[in-house]
Amino acid sequence: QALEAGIRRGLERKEFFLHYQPMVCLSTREITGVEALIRWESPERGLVPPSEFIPVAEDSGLIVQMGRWVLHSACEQARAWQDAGLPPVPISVNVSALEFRHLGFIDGVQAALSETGLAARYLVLELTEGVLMEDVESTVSLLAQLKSLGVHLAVDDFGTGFSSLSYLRQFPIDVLKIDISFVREIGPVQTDSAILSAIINMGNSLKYRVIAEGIEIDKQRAYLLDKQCAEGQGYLFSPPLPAPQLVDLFLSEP
Ligand code: G
Ligand code: G
Ligand code: MN
Ligand code: NA
Repeated sequence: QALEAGIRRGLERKEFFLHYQPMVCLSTREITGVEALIRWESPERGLVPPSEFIPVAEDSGLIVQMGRWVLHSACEQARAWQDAGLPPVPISVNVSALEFRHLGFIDGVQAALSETGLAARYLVLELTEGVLMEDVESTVSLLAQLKSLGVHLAVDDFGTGFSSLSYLRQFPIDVLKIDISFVREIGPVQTDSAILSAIINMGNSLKYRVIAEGIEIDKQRAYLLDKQCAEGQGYLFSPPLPAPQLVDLFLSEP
């Protein structure tokens, strides 16, 4: 309640901002996309982690307003980078359950695109497997409407739920993000992960972009590449960064 009031005030006082984490090609390390991640610097509380305020924003419904701001800001930033001549890559935005199922969501996405002039194909909406599976019938309809705008769709944290990839086929998905828990299994003493290989193979055969999350060591990068996972994200390449530092990263590309 105190936190909820703080979030509400924070939104009014513009205390929220975005960090950006690149996705890269696992063989060349070229940047293939950027994920926007919200941050909150409260004058009273300091830097509050999203794991603390996102659940409260969800329970209170403030996530709708927050999500609109994130969408607009991320699209605005992506458009600004393109205008500045950086290689155009898609920007990913996380969408939580309540936001996705909110009546104004599709219009909000359309508004963010038209207000910022970002071409729809450069926007990726990340939805977790759990959110997609919650109400399959309405999910199918919502995703169809989003696809008709021209945006791309990603399944976030894939592998943590109980849905098989074949089940996901009824959704018009473009990107599969493999949950960090699978990448963590690739440790110093490695046991071959059959599930990980199966996810990558099925994702590839369904023509999704397959992206492994949370890559921290080169051994994980090499292992995933060997298993035909083309893209990844994680501290090995870059942590989430403020926009100017992400530009430096773009400019330092080989
Ligand atoms: O960096 P990381 O701590 O940013 O993010 C923690 C969690 O918060 C992740 O599960 C991430 O998906 C979620 N998250 C980060 N930014 C956003 C956002 O803008 N909207 C939503 N709904 N979730 C976000
Ligand atoms: O849930 P989602 O995948 O949207 O959130 C991404 C989360 O993963 C963010 O909190 C981000 O800061 C975090 N993250 C990004 N790269 C790494 C990594 O290499 N290791 C770990 N542990 N977390 C990471
Ligand atoms: Mn995500
Ligand atoms: Na994820």
